[in-house]
Amino acid sequence: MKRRLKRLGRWLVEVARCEIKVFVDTAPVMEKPLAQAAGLGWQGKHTNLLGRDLGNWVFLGAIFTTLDLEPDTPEVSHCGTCTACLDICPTNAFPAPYQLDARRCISYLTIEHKGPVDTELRACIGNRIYGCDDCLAVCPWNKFAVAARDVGYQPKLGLPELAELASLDDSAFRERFAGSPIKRIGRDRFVRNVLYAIGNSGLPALRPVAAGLVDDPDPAVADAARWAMARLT
Ligand code: B12
Ligand code: SF4
Ligand code: SF4
Repeated sequence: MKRRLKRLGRWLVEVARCEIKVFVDTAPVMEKPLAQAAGLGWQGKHTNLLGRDLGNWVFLGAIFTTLDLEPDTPEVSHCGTCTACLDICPTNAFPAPYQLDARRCISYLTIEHKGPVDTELRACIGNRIYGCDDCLAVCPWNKFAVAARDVGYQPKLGLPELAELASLDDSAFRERFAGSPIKRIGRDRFVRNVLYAIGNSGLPALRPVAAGLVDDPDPAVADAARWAMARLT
């Protein structure tokens, strides 16, 4: 017992002396190949990391340290001949397995892309208004995943009404999405996405909602409103 405590003491001193940097999607760090090298899983054909116990529902964080640690064994791919994630992608964003053309990915288009989205891709976005999980959701390894217990991961939006979301002004948007990553994209990009979803809804009842935004001061919102109206005639 005494010897174990001594060893623990030495280790704690070592930890206290070592340098540490923590990254969670916050720096240009190749998190996926590093996670594979650390044995946490492998980069699937959809390019994300998945694991035999975790499936695809996992975020990555990295701790860089000068601490002398025993390396883990890297994981190898267990994708085999499966191509489910490549086949399901609504925008054909995979030119080849393990390669993603981010310019076609709905996650990029709805979260990162400024201004109007190419008309060719708008219909493929369907009713997705913030990101896309299709290539992750279809993966057969998800049968081993367990739901997160942390309340922070529980869905908060419920089933949103497109008409109500399209009516948000800047302050209502900020209030509605306070504490959510959605807040980062701002009201204009969010409403632009909602209008693409309205245009793809096939519901003529939503045409007046789009009509109310054709003179929006944001050019991408006004353009999306005109596009949605044309789709719903
Ligand atoms: C840019 C980015 C995006 C872009 C581009 C995605 C991409 N696949 O490249 C966009 C906006 C499209 C995006 C979308 C999404 N993203 Co993102 N994204 C990132 C980010 C910030 C960088 C990824 C990157 O470096 N891309 C560049 C390409 C070239 O790298 P790559 O895919 O890893 O492939 C290359 C390397 O692996 C390299 N390589 C191979 N072996 C080795 C070995 C070594 C040693 C090295 C150095 C390199 C190397 O060769 C490959 C080909 O060039 C990471 C966070 C991070 N810091 O890693 C999150 C990250 C990948 N995203 C994440 C998530 C959750 C998503 C979405 C699911 C979000 C959503 N619901 O909408 C989608 C999924 C889309 C998809 N199929 O990938 C998670 C994935 C978690 C996981 N389990 O892997 C990450 C890791 C964020 C996190 N910290 O959790 N994302
Ligand atoms: S997140 Fe959606 S759009 Fe992006 S690559 Fe996966 S299936 Fe395709
Ligand atoms: S869906 Fe199939 S190919 Fe894609 S990551 Fe999962 S196992 Fe690999």
